[in-house]
Amino acid sequence: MLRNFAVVVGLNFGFNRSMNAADAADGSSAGAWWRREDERLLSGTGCFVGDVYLPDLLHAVFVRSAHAHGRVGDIDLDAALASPGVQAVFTAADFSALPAPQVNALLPAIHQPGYGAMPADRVLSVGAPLALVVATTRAQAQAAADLVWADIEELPFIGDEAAVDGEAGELDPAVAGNLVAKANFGHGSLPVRVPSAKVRVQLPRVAASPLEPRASVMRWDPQSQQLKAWLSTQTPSRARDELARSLGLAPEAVHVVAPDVGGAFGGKASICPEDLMLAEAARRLGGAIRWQATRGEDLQSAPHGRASRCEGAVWLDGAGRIEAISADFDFSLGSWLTYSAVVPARNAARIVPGPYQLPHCRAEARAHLSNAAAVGIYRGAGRPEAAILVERLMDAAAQAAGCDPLEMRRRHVWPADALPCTLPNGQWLDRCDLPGLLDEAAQRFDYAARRVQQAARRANGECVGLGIGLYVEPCGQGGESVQIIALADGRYQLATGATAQGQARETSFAQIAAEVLGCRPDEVDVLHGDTAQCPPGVGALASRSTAIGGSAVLVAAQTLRARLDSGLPRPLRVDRVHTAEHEAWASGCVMVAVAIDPATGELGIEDLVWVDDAGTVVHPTLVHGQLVGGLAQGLGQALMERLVYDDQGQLLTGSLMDYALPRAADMPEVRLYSRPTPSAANPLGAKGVGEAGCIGVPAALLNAALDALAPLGVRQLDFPLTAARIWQAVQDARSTTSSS
Ligand code: SMO
Repeated sequence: MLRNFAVVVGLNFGFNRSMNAADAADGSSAGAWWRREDERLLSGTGCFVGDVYLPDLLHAVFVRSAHAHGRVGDIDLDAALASPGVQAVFTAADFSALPAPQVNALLPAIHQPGYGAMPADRVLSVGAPLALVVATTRAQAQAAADLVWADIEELPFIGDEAAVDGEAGELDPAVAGNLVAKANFGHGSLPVRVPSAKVRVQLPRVAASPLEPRASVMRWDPQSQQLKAWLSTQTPSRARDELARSLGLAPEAVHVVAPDVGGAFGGKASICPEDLMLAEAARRLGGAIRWQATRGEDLQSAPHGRASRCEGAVWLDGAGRIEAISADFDFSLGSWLTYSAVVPARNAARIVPGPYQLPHCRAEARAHLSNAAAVGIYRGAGRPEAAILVERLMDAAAQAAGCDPLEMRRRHVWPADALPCTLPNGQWLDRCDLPGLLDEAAQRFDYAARRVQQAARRANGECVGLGIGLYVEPCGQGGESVQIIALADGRYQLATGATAQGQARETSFAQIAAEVLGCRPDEVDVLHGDTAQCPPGVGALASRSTAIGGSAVLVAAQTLRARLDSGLPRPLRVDRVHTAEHEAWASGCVMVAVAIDPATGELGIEDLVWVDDAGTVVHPTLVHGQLVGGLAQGLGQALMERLVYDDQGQLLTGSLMDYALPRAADMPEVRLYSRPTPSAANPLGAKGVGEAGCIGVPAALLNAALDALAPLGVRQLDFPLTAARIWQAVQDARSTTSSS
């Protein structure tokens, strides 16, 4: 029983508190803090794609490009075909009929590259698939793949920076450097005078890094002409539709199963070209094929995150209030478009100006192609960009106005009684208490006293800084589906279109249903991730599943309960699609204190207070886990993670020896507090929680680091805030100061 949680997070949640407490107190396995998934996952008896065994299962290995951009000539397959155990080798020519994965057209006029699942005669990034080797064993497939030889005539490489700078010129108008889409949001008009301050933020490419890399088993049944796909995915219904579309099948001819999924974080929200090629290969061979990506393969070719550059400006009026801000975002999307490719650009632009009520605002985001791996949604998906840029602008405005950063925020946050409302830029902002978040965080952090201490420590030669990250976080639109059956034996079966990659969906959805139906959570079986067993749904992404999918469970359970109470006999079934009228917006405030050793550049976190509003909390342990997990990834993004390509487009961070993920020892002490205001967007009152840690934490850390280094003259730091980068920034500031 995870009772410690109550000590860490204020237990102030509105969802049937008495029943939760009673369940927890009796220590039963159905208690509210119990996670029904834990036993199987922690005892190694879960079933991941890698655990799926079929008779005559063949194994696939992709031959991948060693060049970032080139024209593909002859591919010599003879040695591979003669290699032991090899069943078939496919190249792009075999897949020329496969269309590219679809793109969610959330922005007008999306320009897509003009090729299919894989271009026939080009490689557009290091790691792009060149050939697919299928053999009896994985080792045989790998040995044969090593014998494939491809003639590649190298073409100029256009990396993320050049693509975003518009330096692409005439090199390859079809692909790299192309503008894919633009997002424009804002209201009012910017002053014509020079801004009071400008800021610049870079978010490097990062890897989503789920514990389980991409994996799939594709089985074609020649008899029924049907495909069954076991996929490590967060969107089974979409995967089914994409596979059907690509293979020219009816959706009913494709059955997708997402068994246990070992993390996703956005990286498994889109079907990848590899999935389409595997499915087609299985059809050609009339059998079943397994592909399990290695860690290196995922680092090289799974959808990446971020890869963005942000610039902002702020205009103050004579009274030290913000009159206007502008925000410009450039995203690099790499060489193919994931389903949600333009989501980060759209999110970044529409979230500005975040929690603040400002007279004028302009936000524009642009997305470009480059000769690198695709960039998709990754935990936060544009929300971090918006929050970090706006929070940098708040600090810059405070500095320009000569006031405290906390005071500058207090002057401009939306008052609680003004929300929910439609914002001047057309976005709907949920009910939340932004002044309350600032006040509670400041009080718990002891902000005022820390500022006094900071001055004393600075006078003593110490390099210490305080940073604030206040954020609002939209959590997904649209609908989610559910089916609940009151079985004849008294139990219930719930099937949802939402899925899980470790969030414990079965636990939380069973709890929501049980509290309405008046049964124990363990009397509700929860099915998810299987397109044959579950109604079609969106899946698990955008921090939407509890708010939207959980609300679907709530209303379906209420309907079922009413019908049972009216005396209708079991078995009795209710199907529901709940479409959220509005988008739930979570919010929160992070305050962090850092100390930097200017001699080494090392940054240490002295304290981190985080007050989060996830709306109505269904299951505190799960919320806590999501917050801490998001914080770990936010910390990694802020302090150590960066995928690096060299100037030829070679990936230098191709293993976890080179790509720095945070480890347990890197986690600071965290003081987490829950301050929920129920969402006005759904009947459950829930908001999102999964992505929050990647949004507020990096913003607060960057502000704290720059605050610490301000006396040394450092004005600019780029993520990740490694010791080397901080040390260099200190050296650069010193040489500038001494030479001027
Ligand atoms: S970045 Mo998420 O899985 O929408």
